[in-house]
Amino acid sequence: LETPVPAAVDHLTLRRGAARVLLTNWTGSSTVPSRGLYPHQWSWDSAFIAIGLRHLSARRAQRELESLLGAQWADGRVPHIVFSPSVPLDAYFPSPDFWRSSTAGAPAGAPAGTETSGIVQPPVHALAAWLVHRADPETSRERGFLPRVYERLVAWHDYLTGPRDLGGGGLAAMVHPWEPGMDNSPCWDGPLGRVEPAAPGSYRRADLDHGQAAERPTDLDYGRYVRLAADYRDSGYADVPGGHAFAVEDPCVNALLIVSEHALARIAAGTGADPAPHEARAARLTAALVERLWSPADGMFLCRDLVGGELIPERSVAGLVPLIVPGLPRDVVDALLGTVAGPGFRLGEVPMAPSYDIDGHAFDPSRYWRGPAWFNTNWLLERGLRGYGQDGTADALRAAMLDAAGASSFAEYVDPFTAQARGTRAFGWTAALTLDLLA
Ligand code: 9YW
Repeated sequence: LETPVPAAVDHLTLRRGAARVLLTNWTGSSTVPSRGLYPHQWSWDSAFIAIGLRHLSARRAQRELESLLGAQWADGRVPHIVFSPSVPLDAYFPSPDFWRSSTAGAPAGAPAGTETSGIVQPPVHALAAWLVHRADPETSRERGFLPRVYERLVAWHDYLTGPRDLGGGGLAAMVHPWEPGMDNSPCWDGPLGRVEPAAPGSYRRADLDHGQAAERPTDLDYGRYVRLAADYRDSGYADVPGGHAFAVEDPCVNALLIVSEHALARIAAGTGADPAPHEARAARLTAALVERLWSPADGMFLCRDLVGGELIPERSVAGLVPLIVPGLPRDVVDALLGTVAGPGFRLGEVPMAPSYDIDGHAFDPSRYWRGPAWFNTNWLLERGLRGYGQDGTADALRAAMLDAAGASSFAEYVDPFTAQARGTRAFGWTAALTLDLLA
């Protein structure tokens, strides 16, 4: 039987608790998502973490982003993990000896002195850089923060809109379920069904040392993740249209790219560069997002399977995140608002939006991206709701997130009905986004 949710924590205690998590997870140059489960630097985690860290130390938030961008490959990709050399190899799988970035990555220009993975994560970084700059423009100017990161962020977006436009329709494609940041989402069940899993004895799941198996992806999923990553590595991390067993266009990834491209326009203006090309690219991406991923029948965006060529008929929170994109057609916004509050996601009735349709056939309130509510996606929805004038709904969501964060000890994710803690605790972006909501 579930114990009732502990009483909400007052805001001062909450702020102190969140700050303590970020201080504990700080390594000296960046912040780990979790000391046990994820003991290295993760790409989109660092962006969300910087957004919260800016309220504690603008300088530290700048360094968070600079250290990630320092591991960028010559082709512009920002790796999803930057490995810490001081952490034992068996603490996380796949470890540097699997990715072999400093050797196998040479064709795509991986850095020689740092070990990284070879896949990417959603591009929240330019948005984070702009928000970090705005928190303390003086320190930013003193350290030359915007000029330091601008060219790297441009190269990152050029990579996503260039080599990663595998579908040729103007959107960025993801080639591994770890890339969109929601690895066991039911959206990938169909596309992953074509992938032969790696042999179970050929690797060891370090994640199960830290988490309950029922709250984590299954072994079958993991076998497929390993196979896809090994094949990509063995190809020299080459991005080839038609050359991937798994290739999808994801609405959350592309919405974040659009919002970050708008931020890049502001960063450009702040460094004396021309913002116009960035605004133009954001407009092209927005048109492509609506054209390729909007499903009027579902009242939300869906993922596109580039191997099968069809929209994937699974309703995940990724399809609601485009609410953060400014300037969407009015009918799209109205439909999205209806879906957020409708039977599948029930915002207003449940505390936070679940990661997957509550009425969907694959819904599971405990297992990772198949139902639990996450703080980063809800932070994005909160922002999107405000952007479209839904302040009442946004205020209620903010209050529910703060209660859930405090009561769950900054859990990685929570049960969507009861807000009971799930996954690991003292999780980086949960603490950081709490600080941001409190600011
Ligand atoms: C993995 C670190 C990452 C997050 C992802 C989440 C999980 C699995 O953990 O990824 O091993 O990379 O799905 O969104 O960035 O917190």
